[in-house]
Amino acid sequence: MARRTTFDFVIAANRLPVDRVVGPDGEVEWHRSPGGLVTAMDSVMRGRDGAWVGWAGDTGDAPEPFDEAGMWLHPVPVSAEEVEQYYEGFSNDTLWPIYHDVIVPARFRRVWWQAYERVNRRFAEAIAEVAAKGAVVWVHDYQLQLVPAMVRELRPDVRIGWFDHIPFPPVELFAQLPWRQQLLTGLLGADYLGFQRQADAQNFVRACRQHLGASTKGETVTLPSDEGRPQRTVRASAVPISVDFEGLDALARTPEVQERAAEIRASLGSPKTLLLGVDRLDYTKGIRHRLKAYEELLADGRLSTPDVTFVQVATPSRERVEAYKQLRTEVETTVGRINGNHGAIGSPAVHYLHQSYPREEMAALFLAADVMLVTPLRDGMNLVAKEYVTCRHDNGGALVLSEFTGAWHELHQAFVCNPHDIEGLKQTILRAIGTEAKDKERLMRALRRRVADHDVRVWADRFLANLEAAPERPERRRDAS
Ligand code: GDG
Repeated sequence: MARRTTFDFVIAANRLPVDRVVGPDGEVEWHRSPGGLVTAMDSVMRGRDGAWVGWAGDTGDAPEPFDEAGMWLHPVPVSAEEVEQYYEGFSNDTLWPIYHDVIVPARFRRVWWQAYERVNRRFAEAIAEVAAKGAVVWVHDYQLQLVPAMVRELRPDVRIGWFDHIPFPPVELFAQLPWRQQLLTGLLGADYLGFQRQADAQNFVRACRQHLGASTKGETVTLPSDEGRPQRTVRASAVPISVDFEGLDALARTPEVQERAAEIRASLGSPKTLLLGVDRLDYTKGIRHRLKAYEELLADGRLSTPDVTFVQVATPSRERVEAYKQLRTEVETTVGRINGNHGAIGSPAVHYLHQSYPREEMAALFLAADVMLVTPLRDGMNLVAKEYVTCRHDNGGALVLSEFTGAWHELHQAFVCNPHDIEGLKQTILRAIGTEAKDKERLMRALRRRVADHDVRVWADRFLANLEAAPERPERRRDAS
């Protein structure tokens, strides 16, 4: 039977949930990407008639739409120039810094904005093509902020939700964007907007009041009637994302992962304390601050090798963007200095791994680590913190967590830190190491309970329930009658 070409449930994200793999004989295969979003959407897609619209990751012509893992995948073409301008440029060199407290300066280029508009329109057209009448459309993240209004224009019959995976900036920072009104108007095309924290939703509401003159009340923004369009209200609220607790917990309990965790500790020389960091190599993650605190603790003699060692996995990321190149140089110079000054033959102070690993290896690392260092300067949520907790079925380990992550708003039993305060960060690391095992177990048990009760399925269900509860749009009613 031929596959239907329209769907009742449509997801749109910058990337499709698969990676293209070319086999030894040149045949193309698609492998599911390991990310949390894919797992979350799996459970949402189950029993639904679902399609996913996104970029396949290669430039030039997009592959024909295809069926994979129970979903209809609809690739959107993005040219090499658009990757530079829409993705690396506007998304990651303009929006990303503004939305993360301008840790590095944002760069504004009008051609980048034009590419962003163009690619967003292409996504909206693809969605309009695959969405069935009255479909639910769930748009993801900062790369696609114009899509809600563009889809609404093309398809007033569908219900549109958007989820912001990263922070939404305070209005004073958002105001720097020359295209601030267009971005807000783009988002307000949605029926419901979900954010990681209440503060993010409030920042958005405030921006609408200040830059669009919209009237706002609590979580809602009301737009006046305009050019024949009736007045309407859009809700913006917090629905914090989470992890697949059940799946990851089960993985961490497998004998293979447990053996591998023991093997990792042994191959590191069985240190008394193993510190771990796992991040995309991104300036938002506070890797430099973490290294500085560790270096000072070694220099002060409060920590020493081989009793203590630190494994930092820094997954390659956005390597063509200048700020990321600079960060890599700084991190690698610092690691070299720390090892030069504090390492010994067979026992380096830092094991720095600029690589990415399979899920099983990540779970084993989490299980092996005594202290997990999550020290971002700003992070929408930080799933690594929740993954660490999920893997600790032994109630072992300790989580050091920055107050500038979304995760901190849920994980109050972590050892909280302000990564800008190096002295405070050092004290927190020492406290996490030194706290008695039974006290750490109590904290870990509470952290695990929180993540188990608020897993990724709860997140998706809450988002969709809020979208479902959005007021019926007058034009949709008209259309349906
Ligand atoms: C954005 C927001 C928000 C990393 N290295 C490897 C690997 N990872 C996985 C982690 C985790 C994911 O990548 C990273 O998620 P984070 O949440 O930590 O950070 P971002 O990439 O910045 O994600 C963030 C998130 O969106 C979701 O809304 O929490 O705030 O910035 O799952 O485990 N996975 C594997 N190998 C690696 O080497 N398999």
